[in-house]
Amino acid sequence: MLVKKLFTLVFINKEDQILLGLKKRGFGVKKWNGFGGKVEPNETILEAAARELNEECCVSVRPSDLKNIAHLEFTFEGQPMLMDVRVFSTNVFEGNPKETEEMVPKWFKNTEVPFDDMWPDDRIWFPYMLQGKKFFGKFHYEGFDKILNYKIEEINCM
Ligand code: 6OG
Repeated sequence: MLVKKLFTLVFINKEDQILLGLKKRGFGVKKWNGFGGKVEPNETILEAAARELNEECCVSVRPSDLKNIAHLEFTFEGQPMLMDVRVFSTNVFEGNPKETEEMVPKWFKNTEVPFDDMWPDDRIWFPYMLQGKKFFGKFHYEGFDKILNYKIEEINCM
């Protein structure tokens, strides 16, 4: 049986740029990604998304300004966990991104996303996000580098 764990993932947009963070430790170390983590029992998903963003790069957002743009599920061959990741984006934020113990933040042009140094699934679903689509994606990995199978579909409401 798979144990489902809920995670957040937040992307900040500014004009034609997207804010990514290089993970300095833990799961996904040395990969560029959005900002996020586990949802704690005492908070809503939106509160967790805003909290993790602030903890990881010192940028503040109001939870109500976050738009839920995607739902991603990740499973790993031989592992009993399903990562249920809720993806949010916004262009309404306060503060300049700062390096923390967890992440080195950097703005990238939407046309210069560093896919070679990101999770392999990102290459598949970023185009949906960058075109303003909402979507559901499901990815099954062997280890952390190879996608064995996946499904992705655009959805009209989240
Ligand atoms: P912490 O361990 O830092 O939360 N995450 C993924 N993001 C992408 N783009 N691809 C994946 O493919 C991912 N698996 C997990 C969810 C982990 C953070 O990493 C995201 C969380 O934001 C496998 O607390």
